[in-house]
Amino acid sequence: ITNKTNNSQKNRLIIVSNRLPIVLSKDNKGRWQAEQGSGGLITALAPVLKNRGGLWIGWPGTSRAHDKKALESVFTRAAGDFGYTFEPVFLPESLVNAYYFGFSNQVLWPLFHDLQTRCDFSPDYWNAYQKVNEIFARTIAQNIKSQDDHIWVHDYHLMGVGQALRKLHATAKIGYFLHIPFPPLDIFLKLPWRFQILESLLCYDMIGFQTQRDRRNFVQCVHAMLNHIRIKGRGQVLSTQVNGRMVRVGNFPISIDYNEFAKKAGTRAVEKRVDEIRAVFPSDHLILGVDRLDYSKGIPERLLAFRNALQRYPELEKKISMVQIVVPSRQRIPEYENLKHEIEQLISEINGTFTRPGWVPIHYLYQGVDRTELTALYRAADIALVTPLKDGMNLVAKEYCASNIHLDGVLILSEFAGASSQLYKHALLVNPHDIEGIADAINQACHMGLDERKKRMRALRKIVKKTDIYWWVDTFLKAVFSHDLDTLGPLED
Ligand code: ADQ
Repeated sequence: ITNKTNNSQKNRLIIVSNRLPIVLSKDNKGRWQAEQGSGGLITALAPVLKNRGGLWIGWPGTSRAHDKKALESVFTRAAGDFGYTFEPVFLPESLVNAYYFGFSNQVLWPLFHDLQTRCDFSPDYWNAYQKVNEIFARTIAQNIKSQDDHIWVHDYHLMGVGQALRKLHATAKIGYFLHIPFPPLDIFLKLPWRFQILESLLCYDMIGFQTQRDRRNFVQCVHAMLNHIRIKGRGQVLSTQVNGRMVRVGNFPISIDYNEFAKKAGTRAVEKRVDEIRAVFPSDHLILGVDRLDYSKGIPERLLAFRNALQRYPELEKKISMVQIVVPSRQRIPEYENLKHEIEQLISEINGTFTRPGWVPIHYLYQGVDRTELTALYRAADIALVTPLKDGMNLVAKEYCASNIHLDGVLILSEFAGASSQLYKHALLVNPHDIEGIADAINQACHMGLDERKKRMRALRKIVKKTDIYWWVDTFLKAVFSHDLDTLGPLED
């Protein structure tokens, strides 16, 4: 990407996501207080919002009516502290359940991860989803100050916002980014509201996907289902005409704040923790898994592969240990609770079978860990096992590489993680359903010489560094809001 400035950088930016980038809590007197959230997306977008003047619209995480009044002053204060403003979208509890836990996470999430048998296609969920998307659109419309404002809508919760905004006659440019995969035609066709979803997406000016594969799936769905639309072009951004409007379709692999992870990995606090972790795990090879609790992450399959490695390669006994961290997520959905039990049962079975005096094969944490601990674990781990059944990108894979400042770690990566579209040449790629294949990769990683590990890790880090989160924000914004597509650099994808 060149550093050419363009006029689009002056426009006010409105970011829209399901949740506001703020963590709310109450102090000891019961008063609300706000802290900025800590994800990579927030880190990357906050300076852009601050520089251009910007607004973030989203659900604040509470539906209680009496909180509404109290929160208004909290958001005004937060705007002063963070340098950009917030517009909370208050949603009734009954709608949140059906829209968030229902349509978003029991229809779109499983279907888009190719797991249609886990879908609950309840019409009530769809109705709530439409209503919430309309509420979001009304809030955005009320906050548009000029038709030169740039609007960027995020993720599967809000696919219908563009269409609802067009119905309100909004003419501002709207970009949309899907953080999860887009499914192949045969799977997408199962969605009872497939036409509505496709037509809603085509109301955006840019539809951004993580990988070329997702974009190709989308294009195939459009071509098969909407005969009058032909998406054309080559390179990172394709385009088509829809009702006289230009719609663009691109792929933009999301990333992390590489420099921050690399810097953190070299701090004294992390160094100290790495020594402590290594002392606790005297085995030769420490294997790490870090995931949100989700059936798309392939955690049971990974545990079976670890067990398979111990069975088929008995010489690995006492030589490998695994740390599996699972962050609690979507606990109100029964399937997630069942998955937790399945994971815990498997771990106790494996430990029950293979533990020897002085060696427990799997160490399991069901909790979030802070950044110092996470970075120390990434640094201490000889092997990262990132084996989702399907994943939009998977930031854990990139965080592991960025933190691996001694270049001696091995990344075992699922070919169905979006990250594999960039990292496939230098990671050990596995099919996450192939238990023996993953076990073989574990064995291969354990026997890989230092020279090869360094060569691979150096190459992985170079890619993650070059296409970091700042690159991603910049590339997306340029592609949507600037007409100068020549400023886009080539992609590894
Ligand atoms: P997620 O499904 O949440 O994101 P991922 O990309 O791996 O998946 O991001 C998880 C984040 O949570 C990482 O930044 C990781 O560090 C953090 N995390 C995980 N376990 C943690 C723990 N125990 N303690 C603290 N932090 C932890 C969705 C899509 C992905 C896509 C991202 C971004 O499903 O495919 O990469 O959005 O677009």
